[in-house]
Amino acid sequence: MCIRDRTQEARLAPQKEQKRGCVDPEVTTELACATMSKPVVLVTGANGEIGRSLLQRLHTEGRYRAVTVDLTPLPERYRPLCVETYAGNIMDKYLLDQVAAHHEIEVVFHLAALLSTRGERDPELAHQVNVEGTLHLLRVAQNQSGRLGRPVRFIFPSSIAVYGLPDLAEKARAGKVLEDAYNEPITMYGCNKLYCEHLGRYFTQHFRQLGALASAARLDFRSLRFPGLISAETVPTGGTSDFGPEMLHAAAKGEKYSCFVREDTKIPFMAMPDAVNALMGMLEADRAKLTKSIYNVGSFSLSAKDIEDRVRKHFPNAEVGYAPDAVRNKICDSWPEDVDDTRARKDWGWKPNWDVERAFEEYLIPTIKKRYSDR
Ligand code: AKB
Repeated sequence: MCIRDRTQEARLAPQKEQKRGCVDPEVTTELACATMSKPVVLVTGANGEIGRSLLQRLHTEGRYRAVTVDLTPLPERYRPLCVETYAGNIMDKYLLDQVAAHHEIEVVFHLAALLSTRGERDPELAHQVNVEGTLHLLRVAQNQSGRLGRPVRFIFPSSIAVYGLPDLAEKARAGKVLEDAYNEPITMYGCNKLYCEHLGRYFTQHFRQLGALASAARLDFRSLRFPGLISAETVPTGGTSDFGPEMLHAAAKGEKYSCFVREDTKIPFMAMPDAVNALMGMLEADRAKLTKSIYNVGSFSLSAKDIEDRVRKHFPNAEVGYAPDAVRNKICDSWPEDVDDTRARKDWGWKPNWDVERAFEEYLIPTIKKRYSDR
């Protein structure tokens, strides 16, 4: 079932942008034309952690018009950032076709996914959402590329979950891993992400290679392998890297936190503003310079104890304990300590703005303090 957040009549015709307080009809027309000529970006999973930050960034930059799809209606405060918002399931082909019929989509940020812990609780559902859902979106983007006669850019957040290190000794030996190493994920989510990376590459390079449509425009798929993300605004749900953000938010709220991994569990992390920088950098990268469609993006690497120490520095009364969950810890143990992102740095100039010091001192701690003191 799909609920469109605007009027029922709007279902039948593309929604025009509202003109805001202009009286001169010529100026109004010019403004409307300028606005309408901005490319439409479809954001799935817009109501999630990355989605909300990305919408703010797209709006601030002002070069794109955002159309969103999420299972849950976008909160009121995010709606002015979008030209249209749809509440519905990415498994609903009818909804996606309707969205595509009403908007000339030039870019897709396909953020909707079921994360690694949630995926282990319901692997079949994870496969449906993460793989079948992605296939639906790829089909929509491919059809749209054919209609426009040029490639729709399809930006896909993949994950360190595609890696599967066999044991802790090998993890320590491996250090920063390259994209092609250890591609043996141990979670359904990791398998889904790895397969979808291949699907995207296939759609870009080989889709309909036999037959009359072989020379038609294909989509342009670009994927980033994200570490665990830490946002000062939101706490993630359903992931296994969640121990980082959960510990920080619990301390800021003055709540006890029982960490589900051992103190020495170490994985790469990234501050949310850098995740959005990476998505925008990937979107705007010159296709001719991209040697691959899959890119690691790194920032900093921390153990649970490192995070606790940083948290304690600012919240000395934080109550942090450790009650490792065997399976969730095994999942984190199978992820690399860090990623080698040389390829992204060389091909499209990736560089994180927020090293660990800046991320905590200038973004996470001040923003989170303000957030909880405002309540
Ligand atoms: C998860 O924990 O599942 C995600 C991820 C690392 O992709 N945050």
